[in-house]
Amino acid sequence: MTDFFDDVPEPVRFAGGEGSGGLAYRVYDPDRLVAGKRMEDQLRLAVCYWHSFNWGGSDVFGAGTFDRPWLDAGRDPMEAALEKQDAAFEFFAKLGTPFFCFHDLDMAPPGATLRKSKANLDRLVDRAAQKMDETGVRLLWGTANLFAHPRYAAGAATNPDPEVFVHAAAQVRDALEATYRLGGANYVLWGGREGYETLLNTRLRQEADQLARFLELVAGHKRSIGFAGTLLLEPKPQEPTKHQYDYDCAAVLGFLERYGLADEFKVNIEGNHATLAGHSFHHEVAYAVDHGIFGSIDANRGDPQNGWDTDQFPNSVEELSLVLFEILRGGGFTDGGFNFDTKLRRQSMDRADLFHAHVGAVDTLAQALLVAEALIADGTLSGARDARYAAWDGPLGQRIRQPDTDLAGLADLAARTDLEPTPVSGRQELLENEVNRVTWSMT
Ligand code: XLS
Ligand code: NI
Ligand code: NI
Repeated sequence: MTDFFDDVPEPVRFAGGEGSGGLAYRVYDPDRLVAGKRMEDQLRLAVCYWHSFNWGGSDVFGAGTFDRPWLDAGRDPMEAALEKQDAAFEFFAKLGTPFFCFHDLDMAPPGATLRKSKANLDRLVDRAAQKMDETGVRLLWGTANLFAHPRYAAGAATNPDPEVFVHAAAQVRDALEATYRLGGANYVLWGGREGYETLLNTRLRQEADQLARFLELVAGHKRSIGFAGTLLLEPKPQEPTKHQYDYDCAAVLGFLERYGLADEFKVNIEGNHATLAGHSFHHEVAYAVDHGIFGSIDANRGDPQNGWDTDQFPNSVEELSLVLFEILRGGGFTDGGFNFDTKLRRQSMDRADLFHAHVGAVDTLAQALLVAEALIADGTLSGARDARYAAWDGPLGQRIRQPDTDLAGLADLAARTDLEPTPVSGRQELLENEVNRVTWSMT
């Protein structure tokens, strides 16, 4: 193991409520059984390569602020990539979370040609495989960066130039195979540039057809190489483009159904993308679970005072308890997990800040998992929900669903019985109090 993070000499361990300060997990206890599984297996936590190792803290007004020597100008790109990989695996192993995620370009620098890029990626992937063996760290998902290079300014799959589509196909083929080679549990497609800047130059229907064709080709390649992981689309409404086609889970599901792709893809839901779409994180997860497309999570949060993807580390047990409640209600993760798609604030420039940020986020999720388990065991929410819809299991609900029932028949029934339904309380405040009761009992 290298010593880039020598301020944190030992792996971070569970210390419970003992002592204060320092780096330790207060709640995350990997072996603790929660809702029938080890905490580590319920949460399936992953660190992302990009924001943590491939971003130096720059923003649109200023240069990087972090101490990431491999990003310095003038470095030999391959040497820098090796040094970055050493630091990344040192971090994963010291943090003790089981997974990581990467884009092709996080791992390896692009070469002058596609073939050279592939050779670079192959070399770094071989080395990653060794490091995974040594550390026991696994791959939650891989992906291709189809948004940074100027060739993708007008989209990858949705580009008006078919040559760009083909270039993107080559990149995804290689990233998918790298993911397969590393035993990845999923492969993600985030359509960062699959959208438009102005409708004045855009054929909406053609771009949708192109995107569907691309996804069909990816699914076909997945089958042909025998990759058994899950393909995930990551919804986001805008940023970088004015409007992105994968707007939210509902838009993604409609798109998949329209093109006959619903059996091939699930969703990777990001907290900050949900709020950018005008939803809550809870809403997006509940929607995906209820419609059978739930796959994985990019755990982060936005800032309520501004409207962009600030990718902050999650720190709200209240918000995440409801997210985890829905996930557990749906049976928990299969291939998915919680990936920290999160950025430090620009002023968090000590190497150890990366640990503090992740440790806090891990404990937040662990505490939220405990609350979710308690909410399920308590049963008040599911009981109230069942009671609210109970009449649909009765004779009237059954009759409505029978195929030979028609609108006129229901109208006759209503007239015959002078039907006048009695309004029933939704008991929202009562239920909110119940959630608080369980949450507060957990301290
Ligand atoms: C950007 C996305 C990106 C994807 C991976 O907003 O969240 O980080 O997760 O390409
Ligand atoms: Ni993301
Ligand atoms: Ni994001």
